[in-house]
Amino acid sequence: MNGPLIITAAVCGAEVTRADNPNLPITPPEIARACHECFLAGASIAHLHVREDDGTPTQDAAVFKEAIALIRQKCDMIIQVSTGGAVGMTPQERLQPVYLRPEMASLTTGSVNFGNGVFLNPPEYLEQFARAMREQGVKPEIEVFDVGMIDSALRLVRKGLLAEPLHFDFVMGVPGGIPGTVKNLLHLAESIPPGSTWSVAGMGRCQLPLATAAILLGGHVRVGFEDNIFFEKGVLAQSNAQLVERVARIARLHGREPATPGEARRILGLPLRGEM
Ligand code: KMH
Ligand code: ZN
Repeated sequence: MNGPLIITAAVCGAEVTRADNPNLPITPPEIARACHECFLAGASIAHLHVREDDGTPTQDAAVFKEAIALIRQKCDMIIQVSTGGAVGMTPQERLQPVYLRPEMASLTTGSVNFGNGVFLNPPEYLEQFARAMREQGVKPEIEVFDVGMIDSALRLVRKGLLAEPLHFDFVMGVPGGIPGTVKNLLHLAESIPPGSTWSVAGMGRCQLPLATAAILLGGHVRVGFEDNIFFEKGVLAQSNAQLVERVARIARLHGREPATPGEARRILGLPLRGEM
């Protein structure tokens, strides 16, 4: 028995388009509605990217602010802003939403080939991002696209830029990153410091088997259109909530209830807020 399962909803990301899945939320009201549906299905964290109305990815704090306010009107999910943004954005651009002081932000601790580009995260970015999060009181979710990124995160701990207990998200199956196998997931989970928490975000067809493995191994799970637009082979997901609901169902089958946002805050060591 591994306790409540934190489900993170990554509802739009920066790369997926309406041509890929017509059910993709794009505007702040659409994103907020999708996050709320995921909350009702069992998600307790919203991993948030935002877009311009035409679908272009943006890190504009005003757009994040609008989406966050709309989510807050509906539920008390933990808001985790992306600092990854989209390939090619400057570090200054990517950091903007951290200054809104959300409870969490993503922090990728290394560079990785990403599609036809490079998701660039040299050491100077890591230090700048970790320092900004520490100063703003924002808990990082360390995004690990390959195993060496764990070591880079531990270097930030030794420099006093990251505070334990750490929370990791293993992003698996990105072309250029670590392949999404259960064997690799075990290796990652065994490579982080004792007392850390972790989730897995499996890309595409890796999403379901890795989510199931994480449920059994005592980890947590991220699902959503950012990582996977299909419900099953050849069948597009109707909504992000449909993906969350399936993970919640599998978790319950194995004796794990989806964590409420309050339970997720306790598991992650975040200050508690009034539960809605
Ligand atoms: N869109 C990717 C290039 C994050 O949110 O921190 C990076 C990404 C990671 O999505
Ligand atoms: Zn992201």
